Amino acid sequence: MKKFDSTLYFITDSTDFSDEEFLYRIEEALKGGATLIQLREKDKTTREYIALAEKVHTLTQKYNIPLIIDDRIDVAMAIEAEGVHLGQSDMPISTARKILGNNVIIGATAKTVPQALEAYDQGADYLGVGAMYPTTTKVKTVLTSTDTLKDICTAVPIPVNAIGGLNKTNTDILKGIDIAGFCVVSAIMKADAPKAETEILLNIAKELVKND
Ligand code: TZP
Ligand code: MG
Repeated sequence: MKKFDSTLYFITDSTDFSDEEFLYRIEEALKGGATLIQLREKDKTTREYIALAEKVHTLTQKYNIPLIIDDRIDVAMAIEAEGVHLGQSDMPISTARKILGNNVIIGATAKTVPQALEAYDQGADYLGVGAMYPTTTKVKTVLTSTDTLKDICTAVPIPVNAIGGLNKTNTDILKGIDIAGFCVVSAIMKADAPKAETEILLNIAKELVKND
């Protein structure tokens, strides 16, 4: 399974949610039209990560949306997830590609053109670029300018998604840049009405992608 659509890429964060509430929000995002889902857990044990990933995978499969596992190719393999997302301090993309083969989606974080070119050369299927704005989500990151985002989109032929602090009010900075879509965590995770918010964000993302 290699085909994917990153127009509205929802990255989850289970912090402060019960499993039930967390899974409910993911299902609402799926109903609202999120085109790609990433399970992103930083504090779980391997066993907890796998257990939660299995539950999330059952949901994403119901809606036929690929599930990407953050950081951990072992967890992705254990649950037969459709993909994995690797940052600059995770396993190198080339190593992951060797282990996972060609049918698994591999995403990479890139904050500069050299990082983007390296990830592409090593076999990444898409790039996440940011943070475009300061973020309240737990992450070690720096701000990426729209100029760098533009340069990365020009430098690599694979889909590029903007990420970081994006919500329904502030995506205008992405207009005219050749992104494949954008990623959000809190905009959906913390929304009062996650399904409705997803629908709004999907429409915004579709317009941005179309206008490029
Ligand atoms: N990488 C760069 S910013 C970020 C990640 C994982 C977090 C984005 O979260 P939010 O809540 O959409 O700002
Ligand atoms: Mg990572």
